[in-house]
Amino acid sequence: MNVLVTGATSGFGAAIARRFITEGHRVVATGRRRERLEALAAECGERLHAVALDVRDRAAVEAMLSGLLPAFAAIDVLVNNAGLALGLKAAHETDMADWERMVDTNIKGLMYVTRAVTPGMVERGRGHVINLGSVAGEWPYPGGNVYGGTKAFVRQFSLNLRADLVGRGVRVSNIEPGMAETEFSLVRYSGDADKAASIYAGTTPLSADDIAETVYWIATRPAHVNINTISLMPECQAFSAFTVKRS
Ligand code: NDP
Ligand code: 8X3
Repeated sequence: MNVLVTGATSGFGAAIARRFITEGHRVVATGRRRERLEALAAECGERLHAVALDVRDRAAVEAMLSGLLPAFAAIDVLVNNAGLALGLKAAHETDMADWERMVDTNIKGLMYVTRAVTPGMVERGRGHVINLGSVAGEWPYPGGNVYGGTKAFVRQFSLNLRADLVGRGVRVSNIEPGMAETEFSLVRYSGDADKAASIYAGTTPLSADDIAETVYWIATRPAHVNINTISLMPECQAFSAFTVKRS
């Protein structure tokens, strides 16, 4: 299979790229950090094609896809993984630039890549779009405001894609992980490593390999099986009660 992974320079994306390479597939690995892409390419060999790409740049997304080498051009599996959360401020205190960046990356970037890849899948009658949603797209929490909103988009967009693509041999799946230790919190807390580490302290969070395993399993079900949505959390994480403010 030819697998396109966005956000393959770190966390889930890097683990997903490695997993498919290990299983003998070809991977187009993308992300903004060129040095990380070069290291991944050196590690994985010629079945991995690394391309620097900012998913917020629609023209760059389209150019990257139309310029792929023939061996990589027919994408069988698209893993829309690139994404981020920025901050945990309350909605009325947040920085509008952070909100815009999350919308531009998690929603618009995912739209651009999906729109560019799916026509080829439909034409070939074969393909699979696997989106990285989040439990934050289903469950609210303080400070989750726009990040959770972007992942709710991913959830509904995935279901609506299914509605459009039904019967065409193109599958769509949405994975909703809970707490997983990657660079996610480092990004959310603007590079504050201590704060990021404190999120995972005293827990056994999900790992990037847990998500790579899930993506690989979803992608290797028989062609007639579509996994619509998977929600997974570490055993140490669960739900909380509604908050009631009393006077
Ligand atoms: P990481 O921060 O470790 O990885 C994020 C990846 O996204 C990086 O490779 C980064 O690459 C890429 N990325 C960010 N912005 C852009 C952009 N504009 N263009 C291209 N690539 C971009 O986090 P995770 O691996 O944890 O996150 C992966 C996905 O999983 C995200 O969508 C996240 O929301 C979701 N998720 C994460 C959870 C967690 O707890 N970790 C739980 C649920 C969902 P680069 O900076 O090089 O561009
Ligand atoms: C990442 C999980 O709970 O930090 O999507 O929002 S959470």
